[in-house]
Amino acid sequence: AGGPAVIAGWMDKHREMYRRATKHPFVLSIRGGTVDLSSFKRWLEQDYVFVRGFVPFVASVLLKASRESDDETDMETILGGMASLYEELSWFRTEAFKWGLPLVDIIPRRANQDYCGFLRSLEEPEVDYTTTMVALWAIETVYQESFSLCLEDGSKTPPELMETCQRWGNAGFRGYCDSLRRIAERRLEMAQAGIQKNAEAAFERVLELEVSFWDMSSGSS
Ligand code: HMH
Repeated sequence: AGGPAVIAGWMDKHREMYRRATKHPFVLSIRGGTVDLSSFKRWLEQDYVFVRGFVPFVASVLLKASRESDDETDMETILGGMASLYEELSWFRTEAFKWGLPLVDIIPRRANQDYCGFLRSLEEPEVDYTTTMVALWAIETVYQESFSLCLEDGSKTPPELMETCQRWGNAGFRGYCDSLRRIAERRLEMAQAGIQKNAEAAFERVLELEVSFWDMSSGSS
């Protein structure tokens, strides 16, 4: 089932939602230099909690890759991503300290709870590797696209936010996202229609959850 370029087809079909996730007013306010710093701090605290929930999800994808993948190099790609997350957690603590935020007892807001709940649902053994790989690719790619916008020529990103934007906007992270996309695409092209449908639903859900996460950070929810 499924012709080539499954993901390209989805990107076209869901381009409006994709645009809302990757060109959110919060991100555009960073890029334009008008970002409200209390929103940025809220985003930083909430994203730290998100990443702590994201690590077990990535571990579950690694576990599925080790059991279900047809290509043994998938494991190294995912493991590399996990290694970066180890470093990322300490980056969050250092960054938060700079902003005077203790990062203890942070209460996850509604959109964050929903997102972490969705990740936990994907950790179930019944959810197939292909669907989780698509979700992993989409989650990482929304951040990569969003923050790379803030690094483009002509952007007015405040200097104190540059490190954050570089974390997800850099070429190495872009390469990681490209690798995830190649794995997801390969799996989708060999998948049955039912699995493709599940994976597409996961892609759409990630986009919705990302929009809500940005909305939450901006303070509009
Ligand atoms: C909400 N989505 C959210 N936070 C992150 N750190 C990532 C994606 C990583 O790409």
